[in-house]
Amino acid sequence: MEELILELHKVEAVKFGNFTLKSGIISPIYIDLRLIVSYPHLLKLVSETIWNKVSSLKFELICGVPYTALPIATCISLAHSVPMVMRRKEVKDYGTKKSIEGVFSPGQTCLVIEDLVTSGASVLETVGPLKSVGLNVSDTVVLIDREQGGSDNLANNGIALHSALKLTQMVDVLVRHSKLSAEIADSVRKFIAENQTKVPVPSPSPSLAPAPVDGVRKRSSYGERAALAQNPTGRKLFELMERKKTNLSLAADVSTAQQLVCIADAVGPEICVLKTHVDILPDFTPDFGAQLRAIADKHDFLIFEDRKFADIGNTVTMQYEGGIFKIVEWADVVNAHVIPGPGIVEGLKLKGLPHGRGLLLLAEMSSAGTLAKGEYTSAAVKIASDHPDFVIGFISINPAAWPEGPGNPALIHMTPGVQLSSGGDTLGQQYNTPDSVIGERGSDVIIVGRGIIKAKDQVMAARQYRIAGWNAYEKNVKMGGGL
Ligand code: 5BU
Repeated sequence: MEELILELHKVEAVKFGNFTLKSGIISPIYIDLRLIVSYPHLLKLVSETIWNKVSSLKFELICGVPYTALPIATCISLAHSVPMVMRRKEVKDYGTKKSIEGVFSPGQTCLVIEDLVTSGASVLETVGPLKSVGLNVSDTVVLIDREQGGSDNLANNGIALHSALKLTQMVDVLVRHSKLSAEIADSVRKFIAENQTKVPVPSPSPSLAPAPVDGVRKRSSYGERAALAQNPTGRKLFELMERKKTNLSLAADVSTAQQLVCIADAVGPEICVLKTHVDILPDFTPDFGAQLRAIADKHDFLIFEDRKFADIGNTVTMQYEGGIFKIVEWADVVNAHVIPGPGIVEGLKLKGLPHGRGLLLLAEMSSAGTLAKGEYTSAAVKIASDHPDFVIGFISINPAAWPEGPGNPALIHMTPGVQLSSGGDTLGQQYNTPDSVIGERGSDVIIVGRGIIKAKDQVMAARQYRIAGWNAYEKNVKMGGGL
């Protein structure tokens, strides 16, 4: 072990000084294990050291956390004949491209391999998708534990951490070999003590609970989830999805209010939610809301005005109930960015809750290069959990890949960017298929716009999407192949 520590120091995989971390915190130590690919003997040594830590554990597959641990997992796979699976990290993993590549069957046990653990969040980002395809994950092994809370965070999420080296142990060895002064060693120990991390524990979720019989996770039905929803609109949505057997939302991006009313009436029987952009309608009149409401009641669907509020609490109260659109009077659901912080939810709640309305938070977006990811998405999840009476769910793209997974089953995930074949438009839209959105990505509702609007026969197209979305859901619920 001493040899390995000295070697890592020699190649500057471990450096001391003042380093600004991604979080903005200044660290006296920097560890970069990406460069070990340039030293085959070191890559081999690291891989064997990791393997020795877990060779007595029982697992059938290994998965390296992308990217640094991929070559390490490959070395272990080759040396010990353990099959590997790979998790896709790219944002553009749409369409038929699966989030987990390789051959596996639900119920198999997979060991997650990582180079370094700080909070454990990146390990959990890989654990989520592995679990969502039915694999069992209970252990992870890392070369270095920075001792900043990763072990506890992972344990709280049901994952046991095995580490070959602890950061303080490395520091001790380097001091003993005169590679490091006692003073710097002290500053590293102080840094570790003062920079402990905490990642959220997922709320208990029937959709993530192990199924009693075959060990494969089973997804709860929309009907079961209706009983958990605290907001009346959220509950109504789950109920009507179950009743009408549809998880299709139409993004009714047409040119006029008149066309919108027509298509809502024609496609109404196929959908659970009609999504509008009322500010694109040149012929909007004050009775538009009442007209649309009558059609929604006739066909038993909800109206979702995709307004994407993004201002401070006080301003959004006025935007929600005022102006010419008076959205709160006719839209069951609206959505909001979380960029302003929780005040936006408090403002909208003030006006929406007395009408029994619900709010979706934009946790992710479908467009290429979206900034709504990682910590931003986690912040949306946190804000939602603080307002269970008003927030009914999220606009999500791949909740199965979130550290906490799709999380609280009382909340719904609605996903735009859906067409029958994957691809995109020329302005950054990215499409996934209904099967991928519902089956692999852990979402609940497909939002389809041009896939239906531009079809020759819009009703037939809507039916096709409805069947595709519902089949993907049923396969998931019955076979437990999903979450
Ligand atoms: P499309 O024609 O299926 O690409 O339409 C998608 C609709 O969903 C459209 O109304 C967008 O404004 C909306 N949308 C989206 O595409 N991506 C997002 O992240 C969000 C909304 Br939020």
